[in-house]
Amino acid sequence: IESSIPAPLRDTWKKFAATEFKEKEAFQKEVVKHIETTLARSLYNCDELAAYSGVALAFRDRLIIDWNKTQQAHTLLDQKRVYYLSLEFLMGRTLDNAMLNQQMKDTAVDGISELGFRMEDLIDQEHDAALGNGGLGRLAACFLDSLASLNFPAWGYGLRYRYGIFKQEIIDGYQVEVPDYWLDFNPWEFPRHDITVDIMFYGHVRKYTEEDGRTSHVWEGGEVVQALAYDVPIPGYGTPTTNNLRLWSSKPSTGEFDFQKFNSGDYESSVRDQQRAETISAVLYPNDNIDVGKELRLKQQYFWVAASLYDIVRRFKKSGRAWSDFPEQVAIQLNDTHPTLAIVELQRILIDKEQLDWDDAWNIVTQTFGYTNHTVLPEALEKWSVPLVQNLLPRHLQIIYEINLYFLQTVERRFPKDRDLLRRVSIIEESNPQVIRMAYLAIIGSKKVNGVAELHSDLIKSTIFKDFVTIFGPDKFTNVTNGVTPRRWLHQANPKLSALIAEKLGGYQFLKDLTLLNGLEKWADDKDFQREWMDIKYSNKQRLAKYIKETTGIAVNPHALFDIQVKRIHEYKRQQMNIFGVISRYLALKKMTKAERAKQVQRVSIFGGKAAPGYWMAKTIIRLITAVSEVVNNDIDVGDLLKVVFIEDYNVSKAEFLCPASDLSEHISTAGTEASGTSNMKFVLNGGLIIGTCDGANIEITREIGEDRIFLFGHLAEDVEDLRHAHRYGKTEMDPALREVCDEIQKGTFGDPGIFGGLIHALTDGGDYYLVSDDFASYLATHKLVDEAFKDPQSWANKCIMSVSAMGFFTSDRAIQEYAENIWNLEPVPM
Ligand code: KOT
Repeated sequence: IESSIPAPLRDTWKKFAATEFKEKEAFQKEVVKHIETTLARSLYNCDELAAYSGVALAFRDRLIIDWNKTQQAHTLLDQKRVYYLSLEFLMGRTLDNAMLNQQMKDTAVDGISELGFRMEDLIDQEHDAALGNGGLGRLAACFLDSLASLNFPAWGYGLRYRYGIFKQEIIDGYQVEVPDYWLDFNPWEFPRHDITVDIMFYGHVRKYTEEDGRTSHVWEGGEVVQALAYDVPIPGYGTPTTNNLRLWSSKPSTGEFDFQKFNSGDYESSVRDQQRAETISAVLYPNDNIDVGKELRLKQQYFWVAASLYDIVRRFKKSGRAWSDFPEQVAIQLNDTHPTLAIVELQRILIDKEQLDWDDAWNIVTQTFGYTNHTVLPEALEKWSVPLVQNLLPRHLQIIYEINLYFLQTVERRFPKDRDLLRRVSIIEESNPQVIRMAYLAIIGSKKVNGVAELHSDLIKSTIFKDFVTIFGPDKFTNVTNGVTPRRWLHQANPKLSALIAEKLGGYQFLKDLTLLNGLEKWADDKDFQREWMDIKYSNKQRLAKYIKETTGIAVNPHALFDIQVKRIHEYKRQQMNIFGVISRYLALKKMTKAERAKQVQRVSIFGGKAAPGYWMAKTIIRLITAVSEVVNNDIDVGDLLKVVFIEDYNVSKAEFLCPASDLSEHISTAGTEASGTSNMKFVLNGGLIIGTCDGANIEITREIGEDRIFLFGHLAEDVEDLRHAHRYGKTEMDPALREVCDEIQKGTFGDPGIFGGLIHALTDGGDYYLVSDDFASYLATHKLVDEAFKDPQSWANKCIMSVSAMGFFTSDRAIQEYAENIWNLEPVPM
């Protein structure tokens, strides 16, 4: 209140309030002003980076105006808000998205060209904001776009990593990791030097008795680090709603604790402490779908969770409401188990700081949180060692024990004498050392638990969380199938296709209601429309071919079938099966006569994706892809019939030009392992067909678009256990085509076979855990069907158009609406 301008002066103030530019000249004036003043450059000294910066700053001003208004309106209305806690936000670039969401891109393109620049070149100057690993982080970014577009009062909370996901270079065929320092010029963030929170680690717990006889706990004597807020505006599409993403950065504390060291003259150790503080938000852990259990990662989690909760509680307390209102005003969504400590932290705040009774506090906590599970892979389920937590967060460990005790007591009462059940569902696993099962804590502390696609949500209920369905009943568990934002993944990535669709549907309303795409159905057989559609696909393929030529030197024919698999490299995603299939195709081509070859469909096999730096097998898969590409691309027998390309440093901005350029994309995980997948949705939305297993969202995509428009193959999730069992007991023989591929690798056709020993071993003595051999015949046969289908361009075009018309379900708007209704009980703010 003290910081606001006195009421009588506000009219003067409002007379000078910032305004948004609306037409070209006003935009140009803003750009030149920013280049000449904010950036201190001139028309004699303006390169593309300066011009990008000028445009970014001009649009940033517009965002800020809407953002301020939105935040004021939300504060005034004081409705329920949702807080999306995610360790990853894979935002990609901002400028293009900001221009499109504000529906000002055409004006800006025109305006900037009169100033001597091409907008594409400027957009290309921007560094990706790559604060995530893959699907989980990108989902968070799509959700932020939908929350703002649907006018929901929502905040994202994350960490402001100094280094995002590493940049991948391919050197001599191997992945090399290069640090991603992305902050030297970032116009999209605003440090809030007035918003800081002190966060404590280590120390001890002191128990004391209050005057009324109750025991209380103080956690004290630890090391203190400061969290500083950086805010990022999140504009909605075609609405002034601009939400806030708050990212915390760690700094040395300026509090009393550290002055002591300065004063006592221990300068060096004080500097070391400062560096240690900054280390917390220094780097994103580059692991997708794997838990490594490092202390610094636990520090990151607590630092971010504690700062966010402090902020959320502070905002709630300003409203002056009773604590019992908390769950009516606040919903907190946990993006996987990474923020699970928030459950413990809120309980701690309520009992230790706010003096609530345990039960009252616990009721509030368990009405506030929702937990989204993103994976069933055992190696990805977070477990923190008890000694580690004891040392870092002693009070939290006590509270976790207490939560577990009360939980086990209620289970015991309901299921007396089932000791094995108690052991199975205990938050504490009795291993050596003991570990905390974070997923169990998340379930017990949340109102709702959801999976991210139907099959996945069914699987968590029948496997990893089965006992909890028995205990809590089935209604606590629900499904929200993932979605992607059509603004970025259709309109921005594929402007020509978006324009063609808009022309047929009479406008761009489909970007706000994606089910309107079904209006395309009636054009699916129209020859002229098919030609326009396929011409756009061709020009997107040409753009990719040009990129491939420029970056790798490989010449690919844009008339060939472009077959793309881009995603994190992981054995469960089975890029190894794809490259084995490519080798098999290569061997088949080599055996053919010239006449036979002339009848084959030309193919370009495109791969891209990062391997976690410590994931040896994934790195070997990359090495095999690059080795095969070396051999195949230089074989004159093969020519344009087969090319193999590895795209370096796959990221969001590369996905934006890859998704529109596929004829076929691959989503071929072992059934039951890929929780959802989201690139499957992006590729189909851009008029590509997919080859895939019955896994994740592929199943629902099939249901929506029809099974004759998708190339499904392979075993089902329900078969997997038996198949693995058969491998373990040596009851299987390797698929003959796969045998041939392995023999060829071992002969040295693709270089020193020693390099690939691990891959072969995984298929043989390793027990073929991902069932490559079991699915291989079906995979190859299905690729033959793809070739046949591609030979009929009209029928192919019809399949693509019909598929796009049926993709309405996979917008992240629908997913967010489901969260709002079924999990958050959240209303949009009328604009
Ligand atoms: C797990 C641990 C650390 C980092 C990331 C994960 C992770 C990522 N777990 N699941 N995912 C992916 O999440 C996507 C969004 O829901 C899914 O589409 C995808 O299938 C998951 O693998």
